[in-house]
Amino acid sequence: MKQTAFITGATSGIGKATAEIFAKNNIRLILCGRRAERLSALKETLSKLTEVTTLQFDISKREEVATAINSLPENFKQIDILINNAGNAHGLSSIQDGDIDDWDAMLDINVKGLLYVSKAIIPQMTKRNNGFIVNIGSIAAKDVYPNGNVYCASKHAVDALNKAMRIDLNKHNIRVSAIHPGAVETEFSDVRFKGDIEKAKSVYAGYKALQADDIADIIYFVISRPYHVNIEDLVVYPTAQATPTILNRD
Ligand code: 8X3
Repeated sequence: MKQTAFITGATSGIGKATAEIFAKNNIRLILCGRRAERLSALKETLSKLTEVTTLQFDISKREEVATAINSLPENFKQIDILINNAGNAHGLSSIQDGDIDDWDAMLDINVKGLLYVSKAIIPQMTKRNNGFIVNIGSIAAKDVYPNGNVYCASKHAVDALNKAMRIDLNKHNIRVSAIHPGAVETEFSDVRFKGDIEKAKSVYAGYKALQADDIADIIYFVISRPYHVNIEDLVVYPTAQATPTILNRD
């Protein structure tokens, strides 16, 4: 039977690449993001391959999340796969120099946003005793690096919530997985460095970083295993990266 996936942060990077590989594999798509133009461009392209609907909302706004999910058309109401992908880093400063607005943004999106979306979707999964949740963490969920403080804390929370979901949803036959990427060449660093493109580029200079498609392939692999197989937790580095701070550059 055709499955329906709900992808947050679908307008760029890993979310967009995941939407593309899901569409190629005939998965119906609910694409979520804040940028309406990007959502409609993606819908136009991927509609050639599968049914697509879009939801434009900010996952950090509790009411917007509920309103958006309640507005889904009838044929998109059953969600089989939730990809909790939306997440950002804002700034890279020591704890003593950190900007509280950046901290709020990261905790609001990476932790509270993930919770708001999950809370809105999980009840239909528990009712059906069926569903799959994939949480996109980070190597920052497993490790802490200089100046990463609140971003690392937010991703450690994702790691904890991933484990918590698997425990609490176990009796409902729901699969829960986390994927923790290292350096992926996306808009991630543009956002972290607030549009300082040179600084963002330098993060990926001198080695082959992971690409969004590399992670999307893995997400598709994870969700396409037989139902009794749950890949619990995957940490994915580029070959050139050994830890968040040890990189073999040219
Ligand atoms: C993205 C990877 O190392 O910048 O989450 O935290 S890192």
